[in-house]
Amino acid sequence: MSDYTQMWSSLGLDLKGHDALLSVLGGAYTDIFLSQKNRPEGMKYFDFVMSEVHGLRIKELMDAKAAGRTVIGSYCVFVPEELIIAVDGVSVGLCAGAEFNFEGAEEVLPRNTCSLIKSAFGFKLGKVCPYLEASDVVVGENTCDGKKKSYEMLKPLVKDLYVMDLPQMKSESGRAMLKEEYRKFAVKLEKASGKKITAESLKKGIDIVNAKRKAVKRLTELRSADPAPISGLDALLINQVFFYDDPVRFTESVNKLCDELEERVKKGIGVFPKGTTRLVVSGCPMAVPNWKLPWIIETSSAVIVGEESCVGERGARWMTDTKGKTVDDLIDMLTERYFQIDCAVFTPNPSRVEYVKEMKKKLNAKGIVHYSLQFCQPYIMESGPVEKELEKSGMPTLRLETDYSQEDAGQLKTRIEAFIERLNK
Ligand code: BJ8
Repeated sequence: MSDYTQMWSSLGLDLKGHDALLSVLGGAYTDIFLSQKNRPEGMKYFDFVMSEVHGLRIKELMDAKAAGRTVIGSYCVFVPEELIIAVDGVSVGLCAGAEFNFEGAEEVLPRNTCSLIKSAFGFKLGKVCPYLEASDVVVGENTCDGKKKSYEMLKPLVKDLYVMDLPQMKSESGRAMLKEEYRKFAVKLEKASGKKITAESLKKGIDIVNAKRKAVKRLTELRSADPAPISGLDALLINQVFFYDDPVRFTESVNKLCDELEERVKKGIGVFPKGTTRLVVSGCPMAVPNWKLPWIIETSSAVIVGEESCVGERGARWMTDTKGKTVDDLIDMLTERYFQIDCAVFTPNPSRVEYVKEMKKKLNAKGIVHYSLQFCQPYIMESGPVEKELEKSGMPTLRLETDYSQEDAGQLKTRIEAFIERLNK
């Protein structure tokens, strides 16, 4: 990696803390990803992206800003990238997946806050996230209580925090509210960027994001083969890079990888032997570098073939229709698309478990691992009924609760191995 010290200093990063974070990240990446056998060649692109995730990609963001483009950071798949692209902006995900500076985070947040939120605060207070520091606008959203209230604490720490209100019920008034919020967000983006959203620019945004989602969908479908042509770890990584990379380049790289995977499927080449126990993971999103659970699973003689998560199917499975002549028509289409997201913050939320069932069948999985972050009320609350319903439908389910620490790794491994044994009896 080139020397980006100057750029990181200009963003106000704490260089010592940042170096420490990068060295942990680099070490984990080598141990977890580069040690895998039979990886597709196409993963080299994603290895490169990860090696430059705080380098070249940040330089691209800085160049974009210098050219007059606006960088918008966000924490949720309800924030439409299509609208950001419509003002020629750059969308970046800000969710963090590392246990960094939790002591600092716990000075402003209750200890019983989920790791995802604590990590975002730890990164902000420790000044180690160049994506956050490069963002002209940070978008929060009213989803779970933890996020909703923590944005109040985040507001004085960032230059421009915009909070989007979101419905919690799939009702007609909920739909109308979502549309209104997207309208307001469009106005905010126009103000922040100084650019007008037109039907053409929004349609372009929709096309770019649809293409990106289609590529990920193609990848998902290829994972139904046995042997699986790609590991769950690598597929998760692609779903994580989805939130950082240039969308057009990302789409091309995923499609290129899928061409290779198609060949692998034809030839019966896989990362693990045919017949390896296949699992679907469902639950909370896993942000970079939260690779603990998939790593444990895939070093326990099983392969993950699908993720029912916002960093996975829930983030990418629906497309947006482009019918409509006006910006308002297209915002209607966006609303239709995003209103389908079955996050556990919705009540009731029956479509989520139905989709887990569908995924299990489509992907020929043997069982489901339900993953919740500790203190995540929406997903933990939903995990009981989800497990019950899946087991009732003859789908073995393992319910896990964990955090970003490594302390429970041994215990998780024991439970996962016992679950795999149960599946193979
Ligand atoms: S649409 S899943 S990205 S809100 S883990 S912070 S829920 S306490 S992340 Fe999410 Fe949007 Fe929903 Fe998806 Fe709260 Fe739970 Fe923490 Fe979570």
